[in-house]
Amino acid sequence: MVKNTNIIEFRKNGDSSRGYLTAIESNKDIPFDIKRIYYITDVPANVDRGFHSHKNLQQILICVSGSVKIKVSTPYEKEEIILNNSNQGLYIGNMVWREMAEFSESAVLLVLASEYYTEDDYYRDYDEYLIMAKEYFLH
Ligand code: T46
Repeated sequence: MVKNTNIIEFRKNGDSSRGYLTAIESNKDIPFDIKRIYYITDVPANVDRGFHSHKNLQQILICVSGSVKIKVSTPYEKEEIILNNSNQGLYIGNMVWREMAEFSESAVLLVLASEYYTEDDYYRDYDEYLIMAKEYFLH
């Protein structure tokens, strides 16, 4: 996978007669303390989101309902991942560029974040990102 990304499988408790429960614990199931949770809903067809990277933030993306395509890249690698399983999380570490596309109707993308929200942590300009990320991922 692209450097600083990973797929994490979460344990699904239950069975089809009662339904399922998935639990996620900080520093056990995921490699950081959760400081923030947000979720993305009601994305119209053909709308793409993201188009940025983070200086320090680590996140886990979980599509708890429906499906979404996540495009992750560095200056040296790229990959597209379909999230359509609520027991699977996509870990995205710092300095990875991300775009989200092809949200299915009623898709819900849940995100667990390692830091509080601050706009200062974003690279939203791709050219600025490339300069910093080329150096960061060289080693
Ligand atoms: C990411 C992908 C997966 C807040 O006020 N608090 C927050 O915690 C966040 C994440 C955003 N906002 C505000 C900032 C903007 O005014 O919500 C608005 C939409 O944010 P943005 O355009 O950055 O949303 P996405 O879907 O493009 O990206 C988000 C996260 O920002 C980003 O970190 O990795 O989801």
